[in-house]
Amino acid sequence: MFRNLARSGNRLATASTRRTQRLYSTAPPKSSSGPTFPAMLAVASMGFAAYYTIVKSREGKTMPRRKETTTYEEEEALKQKRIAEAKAKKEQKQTKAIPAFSPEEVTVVFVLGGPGAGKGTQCENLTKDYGFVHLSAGDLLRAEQKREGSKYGELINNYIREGLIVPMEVTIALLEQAMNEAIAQGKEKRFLIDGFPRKMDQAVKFEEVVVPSKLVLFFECPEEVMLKRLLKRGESSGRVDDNIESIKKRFRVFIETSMPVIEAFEKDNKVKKISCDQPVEQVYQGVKTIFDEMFAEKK
Ligand code: UP5
Ligand code: MG
Repeated sequence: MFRNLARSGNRLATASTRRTQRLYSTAPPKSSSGPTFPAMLAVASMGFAAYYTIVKSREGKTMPRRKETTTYEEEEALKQKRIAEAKAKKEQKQTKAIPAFSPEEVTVVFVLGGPGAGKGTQCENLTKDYGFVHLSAGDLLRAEQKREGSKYGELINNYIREGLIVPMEVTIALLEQAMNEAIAQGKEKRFLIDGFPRKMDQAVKFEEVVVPSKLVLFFECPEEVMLKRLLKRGESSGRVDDNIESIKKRFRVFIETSMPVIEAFEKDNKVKKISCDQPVEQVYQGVKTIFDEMFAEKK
């Protein structure tokens, strides 16, 4: 048994010696002639040229950031988000509103001015003389408020009493419906839209979905004059907003919300101003001058 052990020990020792010699050979390396100096210089120059080109091409650019590692769920969520964004963009393009009428076919004049400036009064005259259809946004809202079964009745009443602007969807729908009805009855396709738009979003939406306006008549009037007229009218009008509290609120909304609409139209050179602090007939002469100039041929 000892002999066997010794023999196997010798075998192991021999194998170990062989392995050692093979792995850690002390034999001198084969001699090599090595690169020449010009070759080394050429390689160094090429390296420098490549480095210079890369540095120059990255000038002004930020260093690319190492891609952050994301989980499968994160990547999937990102993918879904991109798909949803692309879909929304496509839908937005497809649903871009086309105006119901073309401005060549239908003429719209917006009649704007503070509460009691005389918009309604002047529109009555223009209707007779120039064949325009007069649509007062306030009158349409009041009619809708009184209409039996209207789901907006209470809402409209509250907004008007507070001098606030009724959500535009309601007003624009009423105006468009009234325009369609007038056209169906064979009336002139020329409309005085009185007291509308009184807020920027209304102006943009109406021109986008109904028709772009041709002209904006702006009736300028001092507040104290308008107040006097409205209080006088309030004695018999029955309007829920012809009282001092509501009138003050209407004045404030006009300055804060409606004046910016007029200013925006002014930038488009669409506004004609008329001073209204004169008797009705005198104001009308000013209005007539503008209409004769713009619409005389269709009179
Ligand atoms: N009058 C007129 N001109 C005169 C003159 N030159 N000299 C002396 N007197 C004159 O006139 C008012 C009074 O003044 C009358 O008695 C008239 O005889 C006399 P009128 O022609 O009625 O003035 P108008 O500018 O039309 O005044 P109105 O009260 O109608 O103006 P508002 O703009 O306040 O009212 P509207 O009906 O348009 O709106 C009422 C409310 O509806 C708003 O406050 C708002 O709550 C709501 N609304 C919306 O929410 N969205 C809309 O788009 C429109 C209205
Ligand atoms: Mg009016």
